[in-house]
Amino acid sequence: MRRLLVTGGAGFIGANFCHFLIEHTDVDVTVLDKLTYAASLAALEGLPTSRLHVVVGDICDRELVQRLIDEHDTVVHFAAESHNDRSLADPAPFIQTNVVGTFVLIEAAARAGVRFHHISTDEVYGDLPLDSAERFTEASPYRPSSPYSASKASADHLVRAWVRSCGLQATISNCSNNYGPWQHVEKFIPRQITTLIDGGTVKLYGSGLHVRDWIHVDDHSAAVWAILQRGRIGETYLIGANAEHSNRSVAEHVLAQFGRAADQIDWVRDRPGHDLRYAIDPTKLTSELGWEPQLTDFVAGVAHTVQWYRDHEAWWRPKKAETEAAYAERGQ
Ligand code: NAD
Ligand code: TDX
Repeated sequence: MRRLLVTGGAGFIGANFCHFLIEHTDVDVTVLDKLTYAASLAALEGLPTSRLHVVVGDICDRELVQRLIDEHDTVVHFAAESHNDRSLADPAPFIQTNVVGTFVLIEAAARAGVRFHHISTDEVYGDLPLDSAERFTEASPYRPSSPYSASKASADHLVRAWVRSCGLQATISNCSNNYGPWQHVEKFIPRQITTLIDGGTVKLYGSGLHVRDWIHVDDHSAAVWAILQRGRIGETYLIGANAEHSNRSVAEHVLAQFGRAADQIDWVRDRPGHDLRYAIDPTKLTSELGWEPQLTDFVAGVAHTVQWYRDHEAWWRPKKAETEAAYAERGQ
């Protein structure tokens, strides 16, 4: 592995992965990113231009994708429309980028014979009951609930079919909810932090009892690298850090960082079809590939993330008003 093409490398997780590659490996990196509302070139600032360069373009552009893939030996595919609430309001870009874009990439990758890694999500498995110890495994049935998760599930199925029948050399990973620096203010933890910085109150959907399984984005990047190094072609690996928390409990951790009372919560309109609980069993990844999460103190991770948003107001401020206006329109 010498030359990696990272799609969506200007997004939250893709940019973190670029930092990981520059700091921990000697590969050269090309980012292919359309620079949608979710992208942030600032997250790539400071990385050496001798080893990383950015191509602004669309993964649905066949000619561009084939030319770039022919110049690389590995593709790591992060690019996606990634927000559930947006997919409910306007699903078309999700089908285009997540399904058609993945199709364009895997056709080109199979033709070129390059190694492909597809980044997916635990949401493809739907949700789990709140009052159970059941967790998702690689054998869980696909049962997506939103246009976003259905588009990611579709992409996973395309990758699997191309491995089985079209010669694609691919692995897939399905990760749980990520948090950390450079996450867009539309997502749960940054939304609460930036709202509290502005003196507002936390916004919780529905009962607040919904559970997510949290992982620090640095741990996700390290897991993807472990799969690229040691993963078996055709296999799927679930990535998670054993950190289930209800939304209410996460909100209370964030409130505590601001010295605010635990009941300073605005109960807003629930998300239609809102998944109850996600939980990942990462045994295959830990036992087969030896990966372990490092940033396992969730409360410390949240505190660090709060500080990061306090220190980077100039970055998130321009996105905040527009994001909140869209939430207000939906009663959220
Ligand atoms: P993000 O929305 O922050 O970033 C997505 C990036 O993809 C942006 O830079 C955007 O400009 C780019 N992009 C979108 N459409 C494109 C197109 N047509 N062509 C080229 N680039 C395009 O997303 P994220 O949170 O960093 O998620 C990255 C990947 O990880 C996604 O595939 C997502 O499904 C998956 N994932 C995310 C999480 C999470 O908690 N955020 C958890 C599990 C899996
Ligand atoms: O203001 C809010 N209040 C609230 O209660 C927001 C923005 C969210 N929520 C709830 C909804 C979810 O139960 O918090 C939880 C997390 O919401 P999101 O940050 O929107 O994430 P989620 O829908 O769980 O999906 C995330 O994890 C899986 C990522 O956005 C996806 O890209 C990833 O695939």
